[in-house]
Amino acid sequence: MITAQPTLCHRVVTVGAVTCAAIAAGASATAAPYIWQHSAITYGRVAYACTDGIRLDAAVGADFQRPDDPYVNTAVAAQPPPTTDWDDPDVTLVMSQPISIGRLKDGPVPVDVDGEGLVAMSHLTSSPLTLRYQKPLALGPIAVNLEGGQPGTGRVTAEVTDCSLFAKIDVQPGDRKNRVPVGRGNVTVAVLSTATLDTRATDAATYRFGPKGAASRVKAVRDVDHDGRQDLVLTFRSVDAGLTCATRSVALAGTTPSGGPVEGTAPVQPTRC
Ligand SMILES: [Ca+2]
Ligand SMILES: [Ca+2]
Repeated sequence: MITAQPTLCHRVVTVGAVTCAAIAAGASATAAPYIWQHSAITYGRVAYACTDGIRLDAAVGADFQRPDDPYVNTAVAAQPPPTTDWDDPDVTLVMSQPISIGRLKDGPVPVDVDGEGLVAMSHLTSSPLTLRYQKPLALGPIAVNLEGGQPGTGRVTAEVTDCSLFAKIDVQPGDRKNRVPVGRGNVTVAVLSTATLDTRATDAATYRFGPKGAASRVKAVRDVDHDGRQDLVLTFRSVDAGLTCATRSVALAGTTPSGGPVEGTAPVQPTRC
């Protein structure tokens, strides 16, 4: 059995059982989202479409005798999904990114492709590809293709849910250098609201911060970036967060009302070292 271990969702590649709530919420909205889709050469399956990008499992059919090792191409995403060929001038590509899918050293393996049964794959991602957001997305369907959006190639669709599309956080609001105390003191982190996510609606208790995953001690609401949207402001103890003099970036992770992940990272400058 081949398994994939996405950062925040756990599921098995061989059967299309997705246990990420963000995907489950969108799955009923479209006819066939989140499936492996045959495109003559490649197959793809969206793990989820939130946080900092779209997580995608990808594979190449073994009957495609491409000598490349690994399979190198370009993944693209379009929103809204094209109704005709990808070279339609009305198609809006919202992402375009080089991809590389490693060749399986021990030869092809069978993978259960929805609608196709077991298909032998010569190349398979060991963990999901991340197509990073290059512009804000609308809530709704998005189409992803692994072959540069060439006309006639297959695509897989996904639903963009109420995730923070860029997962913006502001560590120590008001301090552009993000100076954080080490050994004592508190760190304040604002989870910035966006056009698609009111962070006030997220549960402060779900957030974990820093290497040690600290829970917040104080929750407040204010507009820290002065964009007219109220932001969720959380305070953590530096010691609880596990910040050290070697810490150069921090991460904050929480959960949206529909169960989707919110992740943010930011560089920091340790002080009192
Ligand atoms: Ca700051
Ligand atoms: Ca704001």
